[in-house]
Amino acid sequence: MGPPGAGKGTQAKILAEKYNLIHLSTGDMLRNEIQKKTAIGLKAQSYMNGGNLVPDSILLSIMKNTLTSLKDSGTIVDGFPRTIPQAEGLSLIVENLHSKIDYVLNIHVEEKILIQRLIERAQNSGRADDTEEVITKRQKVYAQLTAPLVDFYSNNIIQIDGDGSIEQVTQRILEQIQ
Ligand code: B4P
Repeated sequence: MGPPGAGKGTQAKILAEKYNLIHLSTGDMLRNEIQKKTAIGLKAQSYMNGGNLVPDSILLSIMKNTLTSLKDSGTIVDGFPRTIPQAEGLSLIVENLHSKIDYVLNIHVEEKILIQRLIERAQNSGRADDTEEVITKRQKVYAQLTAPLVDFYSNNIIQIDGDGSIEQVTQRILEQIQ
């Protein structure tokens, strides 16, 4: 977990390679649906382009199907859950699969650094949600809907300082999970 631009996708990809895990990014999954112009993609597009979260019912349905099909494969989930109902839904999915969540990582970075990173990413990402106005809106949505998850997972959350180079942040994560 972490606010937009904290490096969830960047670090999840590195960890997935290192530990041979399946990397599930809900942002990538949704962008893929948009690209293929599926019914989910068409619904998701306007929420994402406006900097809003896609409705919980859509995400819970996608993640239930995906995690069930993966069964026991080791998975790193990036960008989900992002709301309390998603976290509650994930607990149920995991329980029904007789599986468990080993680690919850929260990458935190100061807002002005996040905005700077995303403005830089905007130069070549081609993402419709990487404009200055939408970037600011996404930070607000994060504070309102996703930040409360830190309390939801207070028993087993690992806090990671995400300010520093990509390699430094990876190192901090590895020190906590090895
Ligand atoms: P995501 O695709 O998850 O995107 P993100 O939050 O913008 O980025 P992330 O934190 O992964 O940052 P990244 O590593 O790319 O979500 C996009 C949208 O999809 C959401 O706004 C929402 O609408 C929708 N969505 C997704 N999941 C959802 C859910 N569960 N429920 C509802 N809606 C959902 O890093 C950002 C940039 O910083 C990159 O350019 C990277 O190279 C750079 N960077 C990373 N680490 C760095 C470091 N240490 N130093 C310098 N630069 C760094």
